Amino acid sequence: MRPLIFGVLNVTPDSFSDGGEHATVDAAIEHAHSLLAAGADWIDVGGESTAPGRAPVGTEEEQRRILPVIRALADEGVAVSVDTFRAATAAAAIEAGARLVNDVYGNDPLMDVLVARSGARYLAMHSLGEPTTPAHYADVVNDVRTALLARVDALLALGAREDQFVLDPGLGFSKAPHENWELIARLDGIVATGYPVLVGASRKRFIRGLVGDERRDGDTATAAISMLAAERGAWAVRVHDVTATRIALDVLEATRGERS
Ligand code: PMM
Repeated sequence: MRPLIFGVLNVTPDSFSDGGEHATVDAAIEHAHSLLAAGADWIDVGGESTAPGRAPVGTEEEQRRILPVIRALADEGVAVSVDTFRAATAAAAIEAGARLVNDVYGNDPLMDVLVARSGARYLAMHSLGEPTTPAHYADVVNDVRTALLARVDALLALGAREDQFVLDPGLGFSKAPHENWELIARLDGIVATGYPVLVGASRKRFIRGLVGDERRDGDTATAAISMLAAERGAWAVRVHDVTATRIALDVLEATRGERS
């Protein structure tokens, strides 16, 4: 099965134009359309960067940035996920039409209630706080799998359903470069949980450590990772450069005789 492609849409003022609120919303929607045209199946909309050193934005500002974009795309029938760790924003985004909550921190207790009560699809990503929080793993794949299943169990105990969950190993979040590569190499260990698995490697620092800072080189490396993730049974990949990943997945399908 070909993995789905989640195109990243970060609605932050520095990502698009600085020509005011409307210009930013319009530019974000236009960028979403280009991601869809390139082959994205979902658009993952976020309003706050989790990159180390970025200033946090408040709930109000986060919602002001993303809700009009989510509403417009959902109204067009686009499958939209919301990249937020705040339950209030997740609830508003679901109301606006988002079909999946992409929660990178899993540390808002109200999120647990929302997931259990709303029945919305929920992506649980492995993280230990900020991306740079130090960590020690006995076996990174086993430890990540155990932590993700513990998170799922806690939510199931609150009344969530198994079919709500997507799991994500959280590449780049409290992991040394070799641990990120090992998680990719042994992704089947996470896929074996039976839950759909999404991989987000795109534009992470461990890739720059391999290929340098040139964006095109990083995106090429990401496309290669998308192919490896596909071979190991990933349900989806989250990428900025949709075209490169789509081509890599086309190549894989061709080798499987599913495309010529
Ligand atoms: N990485 C970032 C943000 N959101 N969501 C998921 N599910 N998985 C990830 O690896 C992930 C994420 C890092 O920030 P970016 O928006 O600049 O890629």
